Amino acid sequence: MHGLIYKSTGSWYVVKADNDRFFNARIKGIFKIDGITSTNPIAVGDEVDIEIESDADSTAIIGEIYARRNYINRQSPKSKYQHHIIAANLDQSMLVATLREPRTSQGFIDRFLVASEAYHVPPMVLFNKADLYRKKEMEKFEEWKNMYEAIGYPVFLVSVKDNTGLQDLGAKLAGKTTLISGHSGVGKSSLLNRLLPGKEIATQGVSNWSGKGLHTTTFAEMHDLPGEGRIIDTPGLREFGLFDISKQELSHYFPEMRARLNDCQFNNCLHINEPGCAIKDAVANGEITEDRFVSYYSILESIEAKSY
Ligand SMILES: Nc1nc2c(ncn2[C@@H]2O[C@H](COP(=O)(O)OP(=O)(O)OP(=O)(O)O)[C@@H](O)[C@H]2O)c(=O)[nH]1
Ligand SMILES: [Mg+2]
Ligand SMILES: [Zn+2]
Repeated sequence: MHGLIYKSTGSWYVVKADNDRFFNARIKGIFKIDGITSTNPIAVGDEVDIEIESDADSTAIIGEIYARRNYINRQSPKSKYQHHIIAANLDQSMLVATLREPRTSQGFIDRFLVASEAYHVPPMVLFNKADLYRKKEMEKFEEWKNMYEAIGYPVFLVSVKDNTGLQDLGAKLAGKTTLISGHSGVGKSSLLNRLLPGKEIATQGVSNWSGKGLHTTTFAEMHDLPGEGRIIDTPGLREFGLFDISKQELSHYFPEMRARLNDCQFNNCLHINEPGCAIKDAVANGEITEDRFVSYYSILESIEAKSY
């Protein structure tokens, strides 16, 4: 029977079969997929064929995995030669960021956006915990909102705690499969509890917030939205290590750079100090923000470091 992976712990999986029943499933024998470097051969969102093992116990064996439409990948925190598929077959991704408790850096946001671009998953950025923002944080938010919207990324400001700003979001999520990502403690699971009436996903206790980013969610899990659509909660990330992106292709994943690449004098321009560089010109005249260029340069350097 055909099914969809809703949860993966690495050793067993929750599959929703086409008959709408959930099964606890395992992989039998050696499963070859996607080369050998992935730390997780099957990810949330994967389409699979299952063989029912026990109807009474709702257990099954995964027999086959279908080709992925897309996926989001990150470098394994344990080894830069390994990657970890966060989720597969996505319509869009949403980075949950916060300007306080904890503070998300622009570098982290931009790495997530680059990964989404590289894997052809349209991203958006949602700033949560608006209730904690003072003047300083609101100014930063406005600055980032203007910057990201000008590039074409939707930006939201919400307070899950106060239930504000969430109306617009519903329309954006309806009928789509959306990956939710971000640092630990930004409120990903809290947001899902707001969007999923009747669900009680575990979240960090309010009084326990230590600023240390203790992970509450430990495995990626997909949930059905009321109406059409699905949403994937994931464990918080400390950093977003990009995998498999070359120096040469990096600027293609910055939409504001992509639009200008043909205007560089050299077609292998890395936009550092080459003559006739349209990207440097656009930074100089303010069409590309310095902060985005700094992110570009910092990612470029991290790719360089990897190839030693
Ligand atoms: N002040 C404030 N606190 C919030 C808001 N949303 C969530 N929180 C709190 O932030 C803490 C972390 O929330 P979680 O939903 O567990 O965060 P998470 O992103 O799922 O964290 P991980 O599962 O560890 O990745 C909890 O104590 C929430 O109550 C908000 O809008 N405002
Ligand atoms: Mg969580
Ligand atoms: Zn250039």
